[in-house]
Amino acid sequence: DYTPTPEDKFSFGLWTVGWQGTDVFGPSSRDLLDPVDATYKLAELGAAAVTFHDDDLVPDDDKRDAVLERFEKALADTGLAVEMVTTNLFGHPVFKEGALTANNREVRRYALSKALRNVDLAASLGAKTFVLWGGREGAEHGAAKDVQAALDRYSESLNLLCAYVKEQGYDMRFALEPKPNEPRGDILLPTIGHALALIAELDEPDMVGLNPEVGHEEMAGLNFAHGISQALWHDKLFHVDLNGQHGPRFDQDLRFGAGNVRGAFWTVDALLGAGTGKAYDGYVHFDFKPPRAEAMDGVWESARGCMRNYLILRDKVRAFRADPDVVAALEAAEVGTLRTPTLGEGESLADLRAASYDVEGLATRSVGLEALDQLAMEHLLGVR
Ligand code: 3MF
Ligand code: MG
Ligand code: MG
Ligand code: MG
Repeated sequence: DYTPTPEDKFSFGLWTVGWQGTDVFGPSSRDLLDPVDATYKLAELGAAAVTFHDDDLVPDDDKRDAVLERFEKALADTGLAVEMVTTNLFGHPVFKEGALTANNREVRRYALSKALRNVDLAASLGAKTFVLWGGREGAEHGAAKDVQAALDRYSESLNLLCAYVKEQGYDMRFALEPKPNEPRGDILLPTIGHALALIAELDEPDMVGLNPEVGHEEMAGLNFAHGISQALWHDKLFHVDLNGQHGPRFDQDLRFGAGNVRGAFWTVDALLGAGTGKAYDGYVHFDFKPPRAEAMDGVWESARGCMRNYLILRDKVRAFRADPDVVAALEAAEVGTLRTPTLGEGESLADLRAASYDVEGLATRSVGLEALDQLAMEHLLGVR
């Protein structure tokens, strides 16, 4: 009946259900939600874990110890884990021109110290993933940012963070979250591909991976399922932010499954390994915003909807992959043949070049892809 259990490993950012609806055109439409109350409620709904930014849980540093004590009691009462922690390097006006890549050096030093402090907090709560979303790392126009220097400074900070984690002996990895724009006009590391390329240049590339978000890639017009499949291929899908988006427009953060529902189907398929590939085995994490129009009942309904939609889509994806008609259609479309190396065992390039190819026949062959996709559509539409 699509009721989530802790085995489903669903996880929510405290900032998601806690979003008060403040936007560019108006103030908050909902009261402040106590993160401890949110934790109990998410557990009741079937989540297995929560995640947070330092500022979500401890906005006021003077109350840090008391807040953490209450929060840890809620974790103990509910059995919820803290699987990921992140630090807010975008909200406070001190980060208005960037954080780890601000032009101002004092700001960069402060940002790094804030990240380090929360790496300690993450370790103390048992979180194994530390996400970094660089929302203010970017610019609105050309001369404002020396992009190459900014990438030097980004890498410098990531290298220092990795060295610190190693030195402390923490069991923790970093996950970069790409986003093309919003709040900055152009954000550095705008897509999965950009972030993967930077990671390869770091001192400890194995300690740094990705936390891709559905809406962020779709804002750039990209295919999220393809993006996470490539991240899996590189062993870099450390974490994920699932939500919904209607094409390239502002960051909508709809509940998972809303917006591009076909994209959501293929996203779940990709997370499950797309039939034969590497699968994602981390927490299924939601980063969405309950629409501003909703009161608290709608907030919980949208959180419940994220998990239900994932479970429904998981069922549909499994049924699709198990359907004998799909197996036959995949075969007809030669999808599995792509796993066979192009050059045969013991064959030389000279053999490959000397072979004769029926170019006309190949050009006019049937590929069967529409038939295959129609089967997927019918599974998704619930008629198979
Ligand atoms: C912004 C985001 C962020 C990140 C978070 C790190 C506020 O579009 O997606 O959420 O996900 O900072 O996890
Ligand atoms: Mg988003
Ligand atoms: Mg986002
Ligand atoms: Mg996110």
